[in-house]
Amino acid sequence: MNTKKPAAPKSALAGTDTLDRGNTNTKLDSLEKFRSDATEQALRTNQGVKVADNQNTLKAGARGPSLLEDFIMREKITHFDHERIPERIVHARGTGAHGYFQAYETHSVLTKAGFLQDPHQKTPVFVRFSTVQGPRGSGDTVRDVRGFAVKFFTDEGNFDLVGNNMPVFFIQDAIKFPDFVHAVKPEPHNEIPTGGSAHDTFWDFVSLVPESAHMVMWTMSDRAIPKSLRTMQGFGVHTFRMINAEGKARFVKFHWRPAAGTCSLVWDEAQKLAGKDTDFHRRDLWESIETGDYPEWELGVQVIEEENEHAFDFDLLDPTKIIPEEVVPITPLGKMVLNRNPDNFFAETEQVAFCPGHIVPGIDFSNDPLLQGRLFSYTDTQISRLGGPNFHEIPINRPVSPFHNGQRDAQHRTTIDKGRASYEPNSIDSGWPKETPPAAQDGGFETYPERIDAAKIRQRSESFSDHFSQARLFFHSMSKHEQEHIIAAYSFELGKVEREFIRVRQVNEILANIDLELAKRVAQNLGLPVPMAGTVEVRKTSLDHSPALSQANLLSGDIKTRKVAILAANGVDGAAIDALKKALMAEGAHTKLLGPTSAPVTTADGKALPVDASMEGLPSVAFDAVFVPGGAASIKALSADGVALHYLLEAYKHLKAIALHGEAKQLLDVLKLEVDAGLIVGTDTKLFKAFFAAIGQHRVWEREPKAKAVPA
Ligand code: HDD
Repeated sequence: MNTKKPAAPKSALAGTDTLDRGNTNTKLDSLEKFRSDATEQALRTNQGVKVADNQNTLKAGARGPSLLEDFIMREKITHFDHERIPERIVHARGTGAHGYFQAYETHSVLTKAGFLQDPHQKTPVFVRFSTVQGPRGSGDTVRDVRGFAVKFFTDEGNFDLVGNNMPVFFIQDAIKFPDFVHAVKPEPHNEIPTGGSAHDTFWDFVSLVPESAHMVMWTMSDRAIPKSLRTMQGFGVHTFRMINAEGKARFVKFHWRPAAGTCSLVWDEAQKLAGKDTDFHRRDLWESIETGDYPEWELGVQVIEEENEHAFDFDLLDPTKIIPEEVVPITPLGKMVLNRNPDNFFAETEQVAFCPGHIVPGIDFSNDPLLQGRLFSYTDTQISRLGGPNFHEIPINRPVSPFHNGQRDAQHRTTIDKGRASYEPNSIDSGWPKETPPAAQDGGFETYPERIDAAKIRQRSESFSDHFSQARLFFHSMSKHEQEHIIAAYSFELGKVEREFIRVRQVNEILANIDLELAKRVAQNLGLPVPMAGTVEVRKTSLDHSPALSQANLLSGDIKTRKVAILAANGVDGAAIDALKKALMAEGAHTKLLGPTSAPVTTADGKALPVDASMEGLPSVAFDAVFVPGGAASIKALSADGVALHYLLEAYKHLKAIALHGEAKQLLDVLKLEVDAGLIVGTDTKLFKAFFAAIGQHRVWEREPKAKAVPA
């Protein structure tokens, strides 16, 4: 997190977070009337008739045929038959939460947007995180981009920041989006693979479209397998504009930075989780909010004065480029806290409808051709997904500001407009509703009057033609272990590509132009001839290294919300468990006690300890670290328990911190492991310090080469 953020006014940020369950703005009450609570209510039909028997269809006699007359059964089955709507064409798998946004201070110099003026105001938000490729039921931990869509319910209308957890995109022009999506989606003949890009059509497309090189590098990096939704950065991707009350416009890029730091799973762990807990990310988000560990992000912008539009070695309008943070630092604007889970997945998370075109006065678009196309697509897609043009009336989509206009009628209209005139101008309804001139505050929306003087052409600007410099910048900015992961990911994915000419093209025409060493390593893993140097001339860039891109530099510095498994069998040292729990709780971390079965374990001094789950029930992939307390009998039992031994080997292999207390040290010999910076042994609570420090490092990266030899 940026430590230089302005001190927040005490009255705004102190206080109520842990008690406040989300209704941070009384305006949200206007949505609350749509929530339905059936407590102490009679079961009724949709027409309000009380139901006497919900168990039996109306029949001609107890053993006779069912009667068509049974309006209760028919209403119920008819509704059921239509209980699915088309899933999103992309980003179908997702999960959502409510919360609020609060500015740190007034940002009137930058923008007149109301929600960025008052540090005392909390603006309600609804956020939906998603994967892109897989269908609604696909796994959470697949290698993919994550959607990061935020709906701000501002007093001036809804503002949707529909971004991703990566700051660039695969293509530069929206007209290529259907081609890209058709290529990445499961293959048309057998609908394989579900939730992954490791297949021919994806690599065929990206190897033919060099503008994808930078984004593909991000998706082959650890960013594509986030540890949790709470530990992802978010990006608006495109360049937008902010406009202040004087009409002064500046270009901005939006960034979300998680308070919990940015970190990822390791690949083997991500794959196993996809089977062991398909809902890993949505469960983590849900549980964090339920336990009061409210996920938090800082919203910031990179600000570029209009006169500097052409000051960069890339085009600001090109969505395949970042502005390195070292070149333009992020100005923090405020924080977002997610503090309430939805009551109903379908009504809220499934029906929420985002659109990059939902903006408010003080924010405007740039001419990024990808953004421009998105402005059309989202509303269009909601019409078929949500059944008509009135999707804005669904409670989760309704603005908290009033809306009045001549757009009445159409399917599922719920507002009952009283006026006689659904046109403007009118004199019948005294001219209402009327336009509001674009005054400084609270005025009508006015598009920034950018001057355009151009020919109508289908052409890509020459300034969009450098496809490799920033892919190279990304690769060179990674730590050693992150680079190794990228090489492994390209090798894994291309290894699944059946057509050799696609593998060769990706290596020779894309990777060799990014970094020859990268290309050679991947070629070697694929058994391809050693690639020659790339043919595209290397461009000079102002920066060859951006530390802000490496997750090695983005940890939170604490162990809050980290999850530690405690492995125990009968005869365990109960005092060691108590001491660890107390110490971890003080750090804001969590523990689960796991036994050989779900039955309680008995401590060395004879107490029965209930366990949270069996070791099989909560596998090591669900935790950040493992603690094995001493106790001679417990360690003897665990040493002969294949599940327990596998648990530790797997945690070791996934580079997690492991602490072996007292007699547990014997497990080193059983498992043939050696102590390292994250495999710690000790007889008293002093070992906690080193253990917690290792958890704070997220993973024990220096163990990685050694861990490769360990079976798990
Ligand atoms: Fe998109 C959904 C993000 C390019 C067309 N997109 C969708 C969602 C996210 C993004 C987060 C899910 C929203 C939700 O949770 O409901 N999309 C992006 C980003 C892009 C991008 C960051 C590039 C910078 N998208 C993009 C293009 C097009 C679309 C170029 C079409 C021209 N996207 C859609 C869509 C979706 C969508 C088809 C599917 C479901 C939906 O909109 O509501 O309209």
